[in-house]
Amino acid sequence: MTESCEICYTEPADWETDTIEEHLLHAHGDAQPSVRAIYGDRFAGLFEDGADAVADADGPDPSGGDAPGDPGGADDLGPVSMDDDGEMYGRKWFLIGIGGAGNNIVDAVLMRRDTLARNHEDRARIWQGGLAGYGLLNTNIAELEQTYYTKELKEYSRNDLLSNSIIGFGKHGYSGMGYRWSNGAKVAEADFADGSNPFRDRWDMTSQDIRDAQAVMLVHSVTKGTGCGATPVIAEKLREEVQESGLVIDQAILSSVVIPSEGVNSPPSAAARRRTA
Ligand SMILES: Nc1nc2c(ncn2[C@@H]2O[C@H](COP(=O)(O)OP(=O)(O)OP(=O)(O)O)[C@@H](O)[C@H]2O)c(=O)[nH]1
Ligand SMILES: [Mg+2]
Repeated sequence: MTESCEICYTEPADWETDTIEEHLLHAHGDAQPSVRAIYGDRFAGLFEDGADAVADADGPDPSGGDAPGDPGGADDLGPVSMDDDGEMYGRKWFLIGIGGAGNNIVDAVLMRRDTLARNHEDRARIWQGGLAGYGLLNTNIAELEQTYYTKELKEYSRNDLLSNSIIGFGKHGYSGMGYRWSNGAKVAEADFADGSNPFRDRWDMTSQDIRDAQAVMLVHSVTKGTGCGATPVIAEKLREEVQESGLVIDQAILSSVVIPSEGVNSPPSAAARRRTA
């Protein structure tokens, strides 16, 4: 019996062609990196030696006669490159960027992922497997508004950000915590007060997606109020309210910290504050 296609999950009965080789050429000829990633053993035979022979027998060359390895059109990524759920490759990290530094770093990861996918790079597949899900959290709405995540990926308005990404909704002015770590902790705790759970009710990360990941990585700074003060509270709540309890081996939560440069990141001294006041 002929195997089904591991790229588009269709059965031979759904194909216009008879063999898997012909199907790959006809249906996925414009997504050669996907074919190479999934059918590496057949790729050379199809696209480097035998493509013309098979294609000539069956009609026009679906790859458009481009040189081997041509990634195809940027807006037609093929089912593998477009797949955003990581299912085919397993799910590893759930990344949460907290505060300005964390937001920017996770944002850069997402931009890189999308650039690779748009260019049909083989590495896009690895990236998708590495990323089970993601979210950005902050107390500063202006920092969130500048991100690729807000502007392009989610197309969030300010209102959308308030519910999906703000820590301490309704509890402060959304302009950050400065060097007051205790305030960062307090506003994060306020989100979970009286039985509330923003992971369940508000933030754009579902608890199930977080549980499905192999591990959760929190990306944040340790010098200012949000990254330093809110992150431990969020980590604790993740453990208590989101992750499955009673496992023999708990799902790991890792903290990925921006190491501060000496002298640059410490709070301004009292004298400096007086000078600028
Ligand atoms: N590597 C890297 N470091 C950054 C970036 N943005 C800020 N930082 C560093 O992060 C530290 C400041 O912490 P932030 O994350 O900006 O502060 P925050 O957590 O948003 O806290 P508040 O603004 O006080 O609410 C400093 O050490 C910065 O150098 C970034 O995009 N990349
Ligand atoms: Mg900030």
